[in-house]
Amino acid sequence: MTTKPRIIQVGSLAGSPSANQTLADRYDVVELWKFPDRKAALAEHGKGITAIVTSANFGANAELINALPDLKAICSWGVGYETIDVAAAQARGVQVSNTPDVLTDCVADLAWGLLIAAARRMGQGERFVRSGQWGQIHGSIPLGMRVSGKKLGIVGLGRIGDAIAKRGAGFDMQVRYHNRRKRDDVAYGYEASLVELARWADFLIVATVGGAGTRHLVNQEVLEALGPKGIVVNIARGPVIDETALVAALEAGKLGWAALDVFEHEPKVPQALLGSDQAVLLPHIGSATLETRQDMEDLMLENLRAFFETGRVVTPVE
Ligand code: 8YV
Repeated sequence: MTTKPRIIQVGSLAGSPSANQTLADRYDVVELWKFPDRKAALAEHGKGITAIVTSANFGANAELINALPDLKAICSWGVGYETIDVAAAQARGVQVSNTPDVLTDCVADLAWGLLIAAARRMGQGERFVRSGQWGQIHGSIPLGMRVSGKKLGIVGLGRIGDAIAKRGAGFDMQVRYHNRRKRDDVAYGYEASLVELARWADFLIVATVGGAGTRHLVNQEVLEALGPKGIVVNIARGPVIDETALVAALEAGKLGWAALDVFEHEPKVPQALLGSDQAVLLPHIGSATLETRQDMEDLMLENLRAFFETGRVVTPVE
């Protein structure tokens, strides 16, 4: 009888087609989220564990990493890894992998869906029809805003930002971006100042990484520079936008609309946004298609398999 390798799974990957089941079939899984006392569970089951499976939702902090003396790999389901303490992992020689590329198109598609939904009042229109108001009263919802031909600013021109920018060509848009550094391999205009990018743009799509380095990057000044007709879209991480400043700018008429897939304190959404027709709100579904979630699952499992068979994960984080 061959014994299955033991792993720790930090949280349930219920948003993946079959990850929980496949992990349980292939590995001897310590399901950490089921233990009421995490510290005690790690003390009891941690020895001999060489791999952790997690996601950005659950992360892997230094306390977890350092509670596992034999840890060698952390395999995350998803591209973002700001909740994994990569420095603590690397200090211990622990490899960290994520699932890049496979979700790029779906997240970029959703960014455009959000932008069009806000500009064309799609949520408001849907609520109007569903509530039976159409045909029962005169008038309609307020006029929307043309999308094609406008100026698009992208915050963070990485893989996903790039895919969003490419789609801009199909809408005859001028595209500029803000990054820490100008990229030499693209023709889009670069704005070293995010405030200047927002001032220039009709629409601002946030596609940067999360974490301490980008927290509240999109602040009051940026939102007000985007202005009363501007639309901000966020498919990145909630904390990149100062949510309090966002609500204040919307309420004061200093920002036009917000179309958000991510929030500062998920799954909590500010009451002011819930009641606002100037907001389009989605429950963090950028990657949530069957095809993409399957691809993420396969890549996470491939990293784990490769680690156990070769000692190396296949898509390590940079
Ligand atoms: C997932 C994501 O929903 O990949 C990411 O970084 O935000 C999404 O694809 C997330 O990883 C779940 O925690």
